[in-house]
Amino acid sequence: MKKLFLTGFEPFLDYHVNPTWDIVEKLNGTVIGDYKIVSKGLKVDFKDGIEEFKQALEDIKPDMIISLGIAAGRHKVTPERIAINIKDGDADNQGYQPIDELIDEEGPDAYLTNLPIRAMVNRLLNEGYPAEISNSAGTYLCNNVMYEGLKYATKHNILAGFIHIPMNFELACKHGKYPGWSNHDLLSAVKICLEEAINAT
Ligand code: PCA
Repeated sequence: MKKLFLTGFEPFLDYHVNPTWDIVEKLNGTVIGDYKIVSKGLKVDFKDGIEEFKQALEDIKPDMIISLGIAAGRHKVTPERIAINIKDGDADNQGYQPIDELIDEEGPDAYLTNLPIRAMVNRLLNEGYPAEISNSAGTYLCNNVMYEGLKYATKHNILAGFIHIPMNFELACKHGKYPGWSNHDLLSAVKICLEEAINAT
């Protein structure tokens, strides 16, 4: 059976929970079509988190890679189109804050996802979930994981990409000014994206 490597992230900054961590735990071992989901929660850490992700790719040898993260303030599920070769932004969970750094000194400026992001968005909309393609995954950990996933995918000729999801209700209640979705709807929307990705192979 083929392996779909699905990653989420731990809590970070003042986001005390991260719904992507629970979603990937829940989906670990699930079979969709010819694919078995192999999940991992990642550290929000530019050094160890990214190293662990790269090591997991070598260990698991996935046939597809989909990574998840929350995007505070977004009210739609947003499959990402592009990962750029830049690390910049807030401090990670170790306090490390890159400024204008390259992810890969020898790497391309950017990678475009080869996931069927238009089909994902269309299917989400058809099923009543607000969704749109995003043209920026930012310059924080999510962009970094997407970039490394696509670097591996390019080398191994597999599909890879990243989906940002909104906060859940728990985070939205704490923060007050950000939109949120129920955990149930977030999980259903992610499953739809995985199905569309698998249908495309
Ligand atoms: N979102 C952050 C990192 C972890 C997460 O869930 C981001 O968008 O980079």
